Amino acid sequence: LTQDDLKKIAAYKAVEYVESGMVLGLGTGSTAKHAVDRIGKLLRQGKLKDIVGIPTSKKTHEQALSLGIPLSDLDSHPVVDLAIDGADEVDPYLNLVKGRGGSLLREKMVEGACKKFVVIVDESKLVNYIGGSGLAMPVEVIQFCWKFTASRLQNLFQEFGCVAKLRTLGEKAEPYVTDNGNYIIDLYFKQSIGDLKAASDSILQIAGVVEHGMFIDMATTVIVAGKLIEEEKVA
Ligand code: DER
Repeated sequence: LTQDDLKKIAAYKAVEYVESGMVLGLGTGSTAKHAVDRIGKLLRQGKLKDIVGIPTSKKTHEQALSLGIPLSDLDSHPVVDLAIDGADEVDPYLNLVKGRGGSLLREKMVEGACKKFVVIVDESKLVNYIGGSGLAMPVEVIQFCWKFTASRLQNLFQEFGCVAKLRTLGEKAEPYVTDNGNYIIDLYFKQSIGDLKAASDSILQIAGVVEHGMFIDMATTVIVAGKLIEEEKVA
C-alpha cells in the first residue's frame, strides 16, 4: 500500500458520511482531493443527489467545477452540514495543524461553520504534540511589514526554540501569496509549545496576523489509514 493508497482509503471512508441534500465543505490537499473526486463520481452515478459544495481554496473550486459538483459559498450557506479535509498533523487530543498547502484561512472559515468536520489522514500525520513533526505551523499574515510580524511571532515562542520563516516559491524564492492575497510565515518549534489555546490567543493578538494553522478542538472525527501493526511473529 502506497501513502497515496492510504490517503484514498481514508478519503473514501469519509465520503460514507455524505448524504444527499447536504451542504459540504470541500477540503484542500492531496488527501481531500480523493474525497472530492469520489463525491463527483457518486453524483455522476446518481448515488448522491442535491449536493452543494463549499470549496476551501481556489484549487478545490477548480477541481469541483471540473467534476460538475454544484458550488456555493458561506455567504449563501452560513451553516455547512459536513466538511471533509486533510491535515498536516493530528495530536492525541485531535487538535490539528493545517495549512501546509496554504489554504488554512478559508479552511478554518468553512470548517468552523460546519456541524461535523471529518479529518482524513494517513498514519504519517499522527504526532505526540503539535509541532512534533518538525514541519511548519503556518500563520497567514498581511504583506505590510511582514518582517516585523515574523519577528514578533518568533519572539513569542523563543523559549520553544521557534524559528519563523517567510514561505517562498520557486528558485527565485518569491513570497508565496495565498488565495486571499496574504503571506505565510511558517513557524518551526523545537519542542511542545504546551497550552495551544494560550498560544493561539497570543498569535491572534498580534496586529498583522490574519489566522494560524492550529485547528484546536475543531475535528469531530479523524479517519486514519495506516499499515497494519506487524503481527507478533508466533515462534
Ligand atoms: O494545507 C492544508 O490544510 C491541507 O489540508 C493539509 O493539511 C493536508 O494536505 P495533504 O492531504 O496533501 O497532506
